[in-house]
Amino acid sequence: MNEFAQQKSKEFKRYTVTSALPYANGPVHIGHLAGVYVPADIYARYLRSKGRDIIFIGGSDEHGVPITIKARMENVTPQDIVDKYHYMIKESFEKFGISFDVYSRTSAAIHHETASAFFKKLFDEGKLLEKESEQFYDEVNNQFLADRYITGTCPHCSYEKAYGDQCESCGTSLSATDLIKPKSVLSGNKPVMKKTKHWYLPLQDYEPMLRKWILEGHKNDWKSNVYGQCKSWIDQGLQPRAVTRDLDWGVKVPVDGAEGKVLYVWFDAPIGYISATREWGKENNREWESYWKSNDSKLVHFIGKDNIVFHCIIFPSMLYAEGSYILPENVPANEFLNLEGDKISTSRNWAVWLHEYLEEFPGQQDVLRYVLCAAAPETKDNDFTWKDFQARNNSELLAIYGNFVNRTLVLTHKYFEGKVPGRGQLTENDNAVIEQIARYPQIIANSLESYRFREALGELMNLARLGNKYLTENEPWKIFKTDPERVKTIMNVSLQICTSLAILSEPFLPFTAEKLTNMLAIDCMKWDKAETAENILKEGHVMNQPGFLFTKIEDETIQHQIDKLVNTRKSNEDNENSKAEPFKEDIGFDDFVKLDLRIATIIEAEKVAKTKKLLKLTLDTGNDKRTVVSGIAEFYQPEEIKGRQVVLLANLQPKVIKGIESHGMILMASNSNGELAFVQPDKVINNGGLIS
Ligand code: B3M
Ligand code: ZN
Repeated sequence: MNEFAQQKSKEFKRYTVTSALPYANGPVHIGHLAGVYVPADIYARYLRSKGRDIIFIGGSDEHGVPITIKARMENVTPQDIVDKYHYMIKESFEKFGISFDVYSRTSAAIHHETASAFFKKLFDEGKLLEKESEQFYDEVNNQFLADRYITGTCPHCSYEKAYGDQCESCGTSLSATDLIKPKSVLSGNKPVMKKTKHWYLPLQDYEPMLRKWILEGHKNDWKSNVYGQCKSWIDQGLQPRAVTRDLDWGVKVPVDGAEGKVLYVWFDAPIGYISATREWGKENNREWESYWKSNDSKLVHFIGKDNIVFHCIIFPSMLYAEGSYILPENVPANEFLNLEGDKISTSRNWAVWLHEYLEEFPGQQDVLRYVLCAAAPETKDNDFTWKDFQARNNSELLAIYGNFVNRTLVLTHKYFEGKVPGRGQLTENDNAVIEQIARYPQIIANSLESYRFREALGELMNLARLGNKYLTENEPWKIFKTDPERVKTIMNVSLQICTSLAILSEPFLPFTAEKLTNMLAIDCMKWDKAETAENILKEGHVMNQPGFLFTKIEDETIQHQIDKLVNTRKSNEDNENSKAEPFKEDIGFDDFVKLDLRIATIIEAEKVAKTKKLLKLTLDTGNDKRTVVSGIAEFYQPEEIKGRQVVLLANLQPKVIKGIESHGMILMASNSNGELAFVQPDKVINNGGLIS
């Protein structure tokens, strides 16, 4: 099946909902939850509540170089690393109510079998290019070196611990051959260049399909952040993409002549969705292929924005090349969530970890689900603050939703022993409220069907507000003595709203929905039941004792969390300040005199096109005017450094950088978080002034 029909959602018979497979080299944090797992779970739960045939897929992404590096650092095997984190992640998702139908892992045998068969089919059908290239090879360890296994001096800022893919000091993205004095991270030796063969997916061959399927077919229904990224990738021109690596951890390449090679992690990981579905089929004795191969199945990938190209360009090209799979109907990627104004960072422990939240806020999963949905970075990066978390709990969940439900149930027990009273004469306002109740299932569904989860949650809260307002305006506590019949009607209508809330909250706040369902003594109902606002809860139905759905979050609880982050920030700063670079080995004076260090003045400065980090400087050296390319564009604007005197290493051999001949290097001081500063004389010195 290679053609892809545009289908209306009403024609889909089944739904395949996937969520990005987290790397099993660390715990899950609120950024992952807000970006991917909370919206995915809301969508999956909603589809189930609508009675749709859906499978919700998750799993751990267990291959890739970062896992092997972490294993090396901890002196354990990669399997030890993924075992530790796979189970930690799986358990924390379960406790948080992320309702996967299957949560698998890519180190599982069924995945290796599925991924290698997928590769083999493309290989046998000639859909892959085979190319030989030269790569760095460590002769001591007899292995080719992935970019992160090569370190050396950055050609742009001379940082001596740059990696083969990026310099963490000036941020320039590199290729390993750019490094000066490259060394193997494994042996410390200079690596040699050695020929190696790899297989490539010719992405350029799928440009026509991608243009038709995405740029024409999904122009109006994909989120603009997703569509825009796809368009720029396709317009830039697609290149062949390596799908194998010289590594010993991963899915072995199943063809002759591929010893010591594995599938590239981003080739095998998305196939993990398929192998997880196979696993689900086996475990539940269900056929699985229709979820991935029938035209009347709707495939939706939930991911963060950094995974868009893999899920919208590369994986669909793989599926299309394989020929028997459907393509995703939508990929509603979210932007990023920040924490207290800073990027969430695993390495700097700047995060709210899910497993820690579950320990410190027992029974309050829904508060975090609520806040992460209400503050979700659906169209732009957004910020999580503990103050906002407290405010939303106390003034929204507790004061509106919880307060309304509690007053309704307590009053019904007080006046009618917990039995649902019959409805008497309805006022105009009663009828208007009943009509509004009946509209909410569709209002919320419309938002959910378009992946607007924040909007959907806002509408759910509007239903709670409607209840709160109705009860407050009718003041049953004031008229019970004089008009108990009227109070029966008021409580009956209020109880219908509570029941509708229990049904419609389930996708967003499953723990609250369960508590409320128990208090109402009803079974969990399907979504459309909430449309019959007339009498979801029958007269005479006996309810259980009321309890509290939410509790107030006190200032000291929040202060404790804020203090934790303040301490983290302080220890990061202490680490960064204390981490002075170790000294280099001693040199003789005659080594030093070889350096020709001069004072020079910047007379021109401009950005280097298509780079984020580089400035092209024109310097007056006293002897000449020359060009130097410098990796300082992220720290200085061209106009702010003209006229500045700098220290120049004048006799560094010229080098062409991004097509510009750079002659020399200006000296910059950097601290360990990569910030740069000029080294300059404290008074004006003539250009060409010697430094010795
Ligand atoms: N493991 C998650 C990430 O990029 C990556 C997703 C794979 S989904 C197939 O953070
Ligand atoms: Zn650098």
